[in-house]
Amino acid sequence: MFGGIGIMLHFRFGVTLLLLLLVVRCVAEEETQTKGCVCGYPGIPGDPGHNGSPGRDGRDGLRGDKGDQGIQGPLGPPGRPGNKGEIGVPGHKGNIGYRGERGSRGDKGDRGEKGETPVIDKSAFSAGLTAQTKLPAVNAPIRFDKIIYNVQNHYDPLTGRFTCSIAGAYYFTYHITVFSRNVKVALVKNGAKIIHTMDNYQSSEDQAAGGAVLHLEVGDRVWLQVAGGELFNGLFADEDDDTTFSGFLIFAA
Ligand SMILES: [Ca+2]
Ligand SMILES: [Ca+2]
Repeated sequence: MFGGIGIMLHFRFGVTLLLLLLVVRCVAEEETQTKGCVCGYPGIPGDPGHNGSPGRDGRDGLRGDKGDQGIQGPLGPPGRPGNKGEIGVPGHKGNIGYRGERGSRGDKGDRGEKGETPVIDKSAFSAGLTAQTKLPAVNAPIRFDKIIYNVQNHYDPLTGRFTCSIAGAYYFTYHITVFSRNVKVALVKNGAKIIHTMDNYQSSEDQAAGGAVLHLEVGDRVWLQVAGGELFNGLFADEDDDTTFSGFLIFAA
């Protein structure tokens, strides 16, 4: 900018100097013509003067229009990771997974200690009539004196009565050979007749039977007796016929 101003000033100075030379020449020609002198040739123009001092800076121009928005620069490098956040709320419990495959068989465990011998409640008997006790007396316990089984000795062959030693459910049954008279018997518990069985004698040996489940408490007594009078005691026994009375504990309770 200063260079441009310098050139312009230099140019203007040169023009001014040339004009001054022309004026001087014209004045000289007029004096020559007026004085009537013989005029010579004009002298050679002198050397150009020195450059003048640079002018002062011009005033600032008006503010230019705002330029267009530049092209978006490239994406900068990623910033540093932030601080670790707080622990979140526990999530919901998930669904039960699929059943896994069966595992391999484990090692055999150590032998356990010997357990206590289980206590099994036992009570059973079976007895029959003999030639001495057939055709028993009425309204009294029939005395079955032929012992078939009576290990616990809960049945008394002398009285014909079973006495309960273990509370529980018992089954009593009797199988009668009927001969020479009718039969009517009752299964009795503590004097109360529970069931009755009757059979009419006709001409040959006959059979009668009965049975029931009874609950007994310790001390209860059970027996069989003739219940229909002297004409109903045809309970028979000999070498090849038996009349038996049996009972046993089903379970203690
Ligand atoms: Ca009959
Ligand atoms: Ca016989």
